[in-house]
Amino acid sequence: MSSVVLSIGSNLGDRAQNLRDAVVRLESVILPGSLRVSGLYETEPVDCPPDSPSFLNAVIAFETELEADTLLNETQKIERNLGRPLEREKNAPRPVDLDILLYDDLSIATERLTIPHPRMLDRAFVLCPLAEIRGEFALSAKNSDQEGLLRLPDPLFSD
Ligand code: PH2
Ligand code: MG
Ligand code: MG
Repeated sequence: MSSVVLSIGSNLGDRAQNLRDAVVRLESVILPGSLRVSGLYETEPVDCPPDSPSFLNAVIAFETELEADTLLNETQKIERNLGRPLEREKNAPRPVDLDILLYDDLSIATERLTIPHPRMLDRAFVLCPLAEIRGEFALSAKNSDQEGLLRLPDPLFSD
């Protein structure tokens, strides 16, 4: 069993619904009772084409039996099924973007996958939600430039 942390984002279509759909589709790989979901953040696009719409971002953590590579296959399949084109301009608007941030305490550097995610510590849209569910990142989040980031009052899921 492994602990993983994913950044989830959407800047196209019904953004909150897209994020919910993505989490629901991940359910088959999430060990029961292990899912944690951060608050939802409205965030300005970073390193995206001009005039890209703003994102909704969150971070989720869960336990899984999948290897990192198999989890990547799964997240890419969900991105495609929710409408992300295969060929696209770098960081073009997309209904769902799923990025694996952490996989246990492993460092992985293959052609397909770099873990920890190489830009995670530079990005407030990752660090702030991450600090909510993994307190050890609170200091990094506190020190990050949080301009263009707004925590929304509504949760992604409510009972
Ligand atoms: N993801 C990117 C590039 N830029 N900007 C925001 N605000 N949120 C994202 O999730 C995001 C981004 C590439 O993965
Ligand atoms: Mg991303
Ligand atoms: Mg991505």
